[in-house]
Amino acid sequence: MDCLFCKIAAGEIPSTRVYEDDLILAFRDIAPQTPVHILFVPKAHIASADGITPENSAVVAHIFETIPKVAKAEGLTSYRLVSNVGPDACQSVKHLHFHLLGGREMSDRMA
Ligand code: DGP
Repeated sequence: MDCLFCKIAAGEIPSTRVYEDDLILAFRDIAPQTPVHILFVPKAHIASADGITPENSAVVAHIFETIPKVAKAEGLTSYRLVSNVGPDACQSVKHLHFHLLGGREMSDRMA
């Protein structure tokens, strides 16, 4: 499958990894929008949050159990989590990912 984040997860495209296990990978965004900007992805392809089902949702729970540990390791006590779904939300990579954004005060506007 011609999927950028599948290739990053497989190690075919380099990334700066901050966490990895059998199921998930977290790596630094190539164009950070905050001092800390990390992407969390399942290694198995899911196109977006719209593709989460009872059969694959355990990996999403695992991501959300891991995010606070990574945030803490990055020195964050306050942060924002974002997942864009589809064109109106500007999803540019069609592999489920959660943005962890932090390290500075953010706007109270989300859109
Ligand atoms: P989104 O717009 O929600 O689909 O976010 C995709 C993010 O992926 C965007 O913030 C930039 C990041 N990104 C795109 N290509 C690469 C890449 O090759 N490496 C890394 N580390 N991040 C990438």
